[in-house]
Amino acid sequence: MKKTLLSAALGAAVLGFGATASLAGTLDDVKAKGFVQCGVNGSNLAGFGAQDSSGNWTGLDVDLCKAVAAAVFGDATKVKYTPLSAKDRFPALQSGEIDMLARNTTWTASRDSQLGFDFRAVNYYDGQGFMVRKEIGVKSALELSGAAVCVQTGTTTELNLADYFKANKLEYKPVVFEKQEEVDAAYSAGRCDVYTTDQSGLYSIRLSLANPDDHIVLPEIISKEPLGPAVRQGDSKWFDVVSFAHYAMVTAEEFGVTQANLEEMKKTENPDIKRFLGEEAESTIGADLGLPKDWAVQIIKAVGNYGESFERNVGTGSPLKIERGLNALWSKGGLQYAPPIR
Ligand SMILES: N[C@@H](CCC(=O)N[C@@H](CS)C(=O)NCC(=O)O)C(=O)O
Repeated sequence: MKKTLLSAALGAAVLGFGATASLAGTLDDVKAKGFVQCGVNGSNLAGFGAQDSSGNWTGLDVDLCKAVAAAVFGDATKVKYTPLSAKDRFPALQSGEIDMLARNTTWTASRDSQLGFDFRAVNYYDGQGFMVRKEIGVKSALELSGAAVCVQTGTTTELNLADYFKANKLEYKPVVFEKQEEVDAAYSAGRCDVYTTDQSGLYSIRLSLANPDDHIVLPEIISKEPLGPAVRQGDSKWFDVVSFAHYAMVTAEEFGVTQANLEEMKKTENPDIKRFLGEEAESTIGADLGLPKDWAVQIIKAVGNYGESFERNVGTGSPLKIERGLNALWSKGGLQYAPPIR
């Protein structure tokens, strides 16, 4: 049982690593082929990775794919998207089918080590939560003893669920599916009392249900889910580009640089901001990263600063209306913090 849960938490099959050895140098590969192959959510997770009716990809994770393409090519459209399920995402990265994974994926020690990936930037600090039908009258997860709980395999969710119920000495019946669509259908059909996944996912899934107002997300957060992009380990140049694409968005917010004031800010006398925007003649930050001098400007032009991307995709400007919470800047009581770009 324990073993099953562990492999589920790791996300299924671990491939041989021979395949990845020849793949060092993703930045050069990406430049040569002319686009970034980005692994994103395969279940239209609104706010994070979803396709609109015209086929355009949007979301906080999608913005990271676009930011990387903007940094490398000065063109955020140079991305090809690979929609991935929980189970398929890790083999897709290991095998080289994708260059980066930006898909509500939790950074854990076992994924970082055993699966052979590198994580550093966290583009959404999350935690696992529970959703129930309002009519069952439950206000706290601690009232869920004996409940049937719908959960998706290949996620961190399954092991957290087992740990939480065990630690609180509560009984539960896991109703387990491989595909999110199956979990959604089972929950909608009343085959389980509770839906558990990342709280961000619950907000998004709730909106896709027939009557969103009939469901509530309970207050408890039972785990830490730092969600961020992953790349294959041992490829530091590419790892730096992907990580600093996120950090450039955060830095822009720290400096108050927005899509609207970007051109104005380029004329600033502030040396730190000037350097960041590639306006200081001697600075080699872009070149050192293997990128053009105006890489950060291109990112801001394409997707805005982190706060703009957050509000547009999951915050006030979106149907999800998620508060900044842990994802506020460190200077505003949150955890989003960028190392100095200098
Ligand atoms: N953050 C957790 C959960 C991520 C996850 O896969 N969540 C589900 C439910 S929101 C999902 O996105 N499913 C979409 C799919 O598999 O297509 C993890 O990394 O394991």
